[in-house]
Amino acid sequence: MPFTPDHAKQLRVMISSDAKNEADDDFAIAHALLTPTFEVRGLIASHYSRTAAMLGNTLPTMEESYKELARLKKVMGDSPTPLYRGARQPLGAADQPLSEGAKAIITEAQRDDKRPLYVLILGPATDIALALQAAPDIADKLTVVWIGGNPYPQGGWEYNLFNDPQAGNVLFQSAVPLWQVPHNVYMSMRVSLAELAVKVKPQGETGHYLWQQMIDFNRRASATIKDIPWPKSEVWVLGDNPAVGLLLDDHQYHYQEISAPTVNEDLTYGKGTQPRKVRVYQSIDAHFVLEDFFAKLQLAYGQ
Ligand SMILES: [Ca+2]
Repeated sequence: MPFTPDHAKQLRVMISSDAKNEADDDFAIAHALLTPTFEVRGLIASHYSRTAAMLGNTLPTMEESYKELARLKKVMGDSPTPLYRGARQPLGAADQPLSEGAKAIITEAQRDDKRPLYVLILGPATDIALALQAAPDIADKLTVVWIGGNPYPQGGWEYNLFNDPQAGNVLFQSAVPLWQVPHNVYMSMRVSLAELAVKVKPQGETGHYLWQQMIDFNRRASATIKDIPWPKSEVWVLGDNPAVGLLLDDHQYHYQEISAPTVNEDLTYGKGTQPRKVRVYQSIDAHFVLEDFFAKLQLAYGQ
């Protein structure tokens, strides 16, 4: 990058991602790895087992995410960022050991380092929930940014929350500072395939890889999913990139502090009984976040 952020402004970042669930996670991870203000201390592969089962996919989803993250690291010049395996199943499964990813979060949180630590959750909250249950004292040593949940006050079915509602509850009821980016906000990160073809595809091996896995997924999903109006023909949503953008600029007029809800069985929100507040975003500056990503890709890999 043609600029060097001040050392005192550096942030430590860990990212939990259901990277192979569709095609957007890779864009957010590439964005984070290209951001000089961040030291990405680890990537955690997460499962997406409940939505996969719903679509008849019987592959081990965490392992699929792991392979995808390993591929992306390789494409991005053998990135040295450590990669960890997350939990294979949502909370409540019969055999639920403390995942490698949850252990890595605990270790990072307990490490003596003055730079703030942010844990970005781009999928289900399983691994951060396991970490908070095993070591509740880490709650005041990090901030969680979670892409998930439906808008307030009603809530309801949402992809990332559906993949582990119990973990969502653990997150809401814990003491950890939480920034939630719900569905109405992350869906505003729309891009067209034409825009990606112009701004992403030409940017070296990384740009080409991001483009290709998106196009391949779009084609596959369009051919197999017939009864819902998704995917759209030439539009995608880079719904995980807000987690990166909000660490660069926290959008001080775009959120409210609300009482932490509970998550009901049907994924609607119930009234929380705790005094604790969570930060819920109401909008995101999609232009700022996307243009920062496109510019970094071009600066890093463009001719
Ligand atoms: Ca995701």
